[in-house]
Amino acid sequence: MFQKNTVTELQELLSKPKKIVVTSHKNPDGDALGSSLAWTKFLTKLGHSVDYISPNDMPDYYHWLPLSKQTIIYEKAKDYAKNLVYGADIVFSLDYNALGRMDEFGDVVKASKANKVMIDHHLYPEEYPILTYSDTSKSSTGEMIYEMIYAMGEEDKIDSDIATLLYTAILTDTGSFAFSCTTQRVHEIVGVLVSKGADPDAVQNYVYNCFTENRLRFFGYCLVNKMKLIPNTKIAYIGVSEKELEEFGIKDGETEGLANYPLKIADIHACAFFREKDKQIRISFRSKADFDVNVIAREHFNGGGHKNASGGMSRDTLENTILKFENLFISNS
Ligand SMILES: [Mn+2]
Repeated sequence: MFQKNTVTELQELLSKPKKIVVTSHKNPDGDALGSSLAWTKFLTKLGHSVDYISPNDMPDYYHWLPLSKQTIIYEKAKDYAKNLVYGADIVFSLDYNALGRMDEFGDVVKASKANKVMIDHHLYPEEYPILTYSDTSKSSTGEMIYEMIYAMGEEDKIDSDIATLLYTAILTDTGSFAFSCTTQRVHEIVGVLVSKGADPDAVQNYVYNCFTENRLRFFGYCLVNKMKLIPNTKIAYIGVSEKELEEFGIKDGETEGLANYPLKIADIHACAFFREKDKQIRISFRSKADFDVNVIAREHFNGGGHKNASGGMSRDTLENTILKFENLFISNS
């Protein structure tokens, strides 16, 4: 929970109409988009002038999200985005703990004189903001946005757009209300969001039953041909080259969800998904229960995140990156 003064200080900052920019991390997921767009609409309803800027574009299957068309994509409109950030009174950092998570756009935010406010649930938040609401026990930034609106006494401003956006944020970051972060409070909040117009069946179909045929066949190909179990361990991984992604016509964001599949094997406790792009290897780590993949991501793969879900990257080849990962477990066993 946040300290009382976090709410009061934020209310103070928002006491007069302000120019506000809301930002989230690169390669935005359901939580980044849902929480940012919900916060953007909420602040607009409070009378502020608000723009949401994402470092890069969202996957096609999020284009149905309410207000998604208002999203400004930094990569596509750099000068316009810079002007907004440099002219802003407040910049919100949502769903990321370090400006590096926004790549080049992070430098723009760093250089601006705006008051920075972070609302985020990742471990080890950077200290650049003047106000930080960080809570790693929270399921999602969407949950934190709800708690903030609730604490401000502004729950009646939650309309069906905001409810749908926050529902999507919480749904995706809890793995459909399944991960250990899914508390009683999460279910209570989701109940309120449904009562305010979020439609669980519609969101489920938009977010999860939205594959292209190629995308589903690619998942099948990965499970049959690319998933490896490291012998004598409880670890599995999938690694795909840029060429394979191109052969199946897989776009950015369309591998989302694949990283979780090896955990469906009862005996697998942790797994990694490696994908090659632009001479870099992006890595997603997933685990069950007490197996901490955040440590692996931080100490060996320039990343981090949560205990059961983290990300990392490598500038080595796909083969060498996978070898490095395997050796972490082979040499220790
Ligand atoms: Mn999140």
